Amino acid sequence: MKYGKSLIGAFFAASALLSTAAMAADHVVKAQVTAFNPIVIKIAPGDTVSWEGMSGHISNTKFTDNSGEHEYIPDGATGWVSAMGDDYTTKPLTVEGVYLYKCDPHWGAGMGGVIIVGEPTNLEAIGATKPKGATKRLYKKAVKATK
Ligand SMILES: [Cu+2]
Repeated sequence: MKYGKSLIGAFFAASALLSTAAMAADHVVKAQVTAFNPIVIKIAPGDTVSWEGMSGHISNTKFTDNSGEHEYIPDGATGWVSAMGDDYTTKPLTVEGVYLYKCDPHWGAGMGGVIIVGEPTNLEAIGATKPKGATKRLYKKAVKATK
């Protein structure tokens, strides 16, 4: 068995790569009139989220209120703003926690969604900001989904 060890090593290296690729999943959220479906999704760290049917819609983690721009995402995470009408896919969401996002053109109708990556590490922090209106409704959906 001249090649034994290196072959076994190569096999394990290849299977490790394959299992990493197989584990990361993409989750689809559909924009339907003035709502995202599903509104709340739970995913694993490293997964991605893609939006479909986004003609006339945006996915945006930046919320603006009286105190200025604010993001309801975990510390260390990076938010996003998709281009209008773009069937956007996030980068792998590696930071665990709750991510709220909204569709700006339909935010008046409450069009927003929740992504929970792994453990909802920042859920209490979001509650502590005393969210109002449609943001509060998203927060409540996040709370319900984590019970
Ligand atoms: Cu919309």
